[in-house]
Amino acid sequence: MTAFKTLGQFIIEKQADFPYAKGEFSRLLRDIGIAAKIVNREVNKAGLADILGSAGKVNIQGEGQQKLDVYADEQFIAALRSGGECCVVASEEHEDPICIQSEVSKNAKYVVCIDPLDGSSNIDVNVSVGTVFSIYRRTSAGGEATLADILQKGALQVAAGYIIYGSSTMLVYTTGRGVNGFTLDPSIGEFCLSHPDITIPAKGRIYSVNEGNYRKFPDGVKKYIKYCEEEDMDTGRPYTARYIGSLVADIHRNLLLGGVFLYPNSSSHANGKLRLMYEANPVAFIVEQAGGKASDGVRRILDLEPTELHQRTALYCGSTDMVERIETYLQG
Ligand code: AHM
Ligand code: MG
Repeated sequence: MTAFKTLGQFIIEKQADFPYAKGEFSRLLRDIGIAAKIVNREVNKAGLADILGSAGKVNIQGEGQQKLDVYADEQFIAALRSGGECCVVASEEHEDPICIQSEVSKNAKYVVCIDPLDGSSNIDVNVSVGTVFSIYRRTSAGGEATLADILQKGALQVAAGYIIYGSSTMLVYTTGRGVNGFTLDPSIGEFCLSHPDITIPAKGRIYSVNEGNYRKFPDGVKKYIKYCEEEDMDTGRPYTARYIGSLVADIHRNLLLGGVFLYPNSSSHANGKLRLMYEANPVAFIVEQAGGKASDGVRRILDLEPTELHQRTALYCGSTDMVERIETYLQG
């Protein structure tokens, strides 16, 4: 029999690194893993089931919401609710935080911020989508959690991860001690360790940006795109342009191959498009833990002080040398 390690085994092994851990955090991760499998089952059936298409609702950012977004949101919240380790959830799909009121959960230690199904406009055309999540320790001592428990800067994350529902389904996460990736083996229904200690190459050759917005970008970004397109033998340019339009998929590819992802602020999106709390922060934590860098062009993403649950930020992240060059261009 081939030796393999499941996510559950890996989590238990890692818990042994913390002799005083009571297993609450491990259970929380396990709950997220279970919900991911349920969502994966539905995403895989999306082309067949009647679940495709708009649910006729509009989420709080004014964007069309599809049925699978709603389904994924319900599954993750249900798993966190029944697991009992999370006192409050902030989700892209809800304007306000969802406090988990049960006697057990309301005193639970952890806060979860989640985009349950990111890039959902891609589902109709069978392109990869993802879940992105971030875990914090609550700041209040107990009782019903508040917004203040959630609005912590990214540097205080206890863990972050994403699930990519792609040609295979993978769960990638960090607890601040490197990044590990697990691939779902559908035949046994388990996430198995397939990508231990992921590190992003320091020098990349892929740039990922929606160039359709080129005219609206800051001059520094325009200059960087021109740099990527120029011919230069020494640096291997022109670089390769790859953009899926599904954050998790774009980040995952660049993490493995080396590259940079850009979602700049622009004349139509003054603060960029992506959300700090459940898109930029978790991705930034993972990319940094893999040895890369994540910035809003001036500041480290993980140092941004959040003021609102759904606030947006520009995001430049990936291979260190590429992010640093963008920062230099943006800062003139
Ligand atoms: P969503 O949260 O509404 O799904 O939007 C987020 C998605 C990201 O996955 C992706 O990086 C970005 O929007 C793409 O935006 P654009 O289509 O403007 O390039
Ligand atoms: Mg999203």
